[in-house]
Amino acid sequence: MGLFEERAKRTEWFLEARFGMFIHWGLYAIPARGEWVKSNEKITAEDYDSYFEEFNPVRYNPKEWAKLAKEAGMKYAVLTTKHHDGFCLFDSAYTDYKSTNTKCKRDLVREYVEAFREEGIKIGFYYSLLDWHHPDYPHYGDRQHPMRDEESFKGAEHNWKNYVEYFHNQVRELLTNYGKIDIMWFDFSYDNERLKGTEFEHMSGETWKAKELVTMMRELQPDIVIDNRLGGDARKEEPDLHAGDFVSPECMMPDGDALDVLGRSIPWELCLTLNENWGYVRNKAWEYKSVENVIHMLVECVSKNGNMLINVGPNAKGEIPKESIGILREVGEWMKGNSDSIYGCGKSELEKPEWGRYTQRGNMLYAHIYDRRVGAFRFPGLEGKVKKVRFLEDGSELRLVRPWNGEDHKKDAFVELENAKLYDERDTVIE
Ligand code: JFZ
Repeated sequence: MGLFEERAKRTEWFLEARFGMFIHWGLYAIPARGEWVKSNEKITAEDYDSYFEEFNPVRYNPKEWAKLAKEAGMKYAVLTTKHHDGFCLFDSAYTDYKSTNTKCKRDLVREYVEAFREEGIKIGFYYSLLDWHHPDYPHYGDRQHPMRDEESFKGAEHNWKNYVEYFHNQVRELLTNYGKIDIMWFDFSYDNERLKGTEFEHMSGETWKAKELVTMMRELQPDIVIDNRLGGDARKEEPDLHAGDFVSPECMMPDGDALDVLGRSIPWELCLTLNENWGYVRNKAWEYKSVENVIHMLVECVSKNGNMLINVGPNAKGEIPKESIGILREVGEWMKGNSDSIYGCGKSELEKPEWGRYTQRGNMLYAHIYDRRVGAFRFPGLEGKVKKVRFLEDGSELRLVRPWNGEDHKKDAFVELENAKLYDERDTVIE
């Protein structure tokens, strides 16, 4: 079996799942100005240490998080086991900079894994390749920002081998000590334009010793699904070993399906925030995305063969913001009736309709209706091709009709869909 086929096999469940929960949590929940706060505000190591001293999430109850994810219809979750600040939410033997050494003394990752597994949700680990805490990671002068102050960096000494060994060891721990892990989400590779000629010019691929790393990971967890941020080319006929199993399209909704050089679909996942922040920020309610917006984006991803990983940023006490809870519960309410149009679905062979979107599974077609119509609803090109039509939500039948003015639309199917009683304001799904 080639790497393309192996990837397809490994990602079967992932493509079926379609919808996941991203969790950005760490010391940065205390300043509550986002997970980049140390770098953005050039906070010194000493000052940032105060958060390590304070950290004590007394209301951390991952069972509640897992229940919320389940309620929202999410099938997998990805937690930041270590973000760029280097703080580990797990009990690593290779550092003291970890949650078990804070006031709470808990292995936060272990509790997360147990709680989510209990709810039948697949387990993902986010792991930052950048590390603003490790002395051998090139932070360039201010010792925080990986892309700043290159001049002052040039004189600094970094035992790169040491860092690579450190993070490989931590990945081994994560994939050894917590049972079956379903996703590994590395973040991220980049080029240092102005560090040409140094070993830090390309923070990507072999700089991470990515092939060796992935080989080890596949030995420990043969079925693990890995993202594409170690570098490597996922679009080749035979994708690179370290190119990962899915692509994450730059936090931006792509125009269409992700395709390889031969035009074959590549698994992809859009990750996005509910409130423009990954780490906890005390946002105003109006800064959050609407429920309708979240549903439409999920449907859009699926209609382009993609997944959606939506983020929550728990606060310093360990709670997911109530605004996020509210949105996800409502999304879950919609999912309850309509998830058949999401799970295991993908792009339709039909063109995007003018009034909304299609998703499809086999020969089952789902029409996601966003716009209203007066009178019968027209489905372009479907005359004679539809056996049955019903609302997905409650299974109630809709009738195919031929309206008096149907003459202009001989190839189209018409469905009787009266205006007032029928529409779901967010997305009415017709099966
Ligand atoms: C990274 C992190 O820096 C950020 O804090 C967050 O964890 C996010 C999910 O991932 O941010 C990125 C990384 C890469 C791109 C965009 C944001 N990208 O490739 O466009």
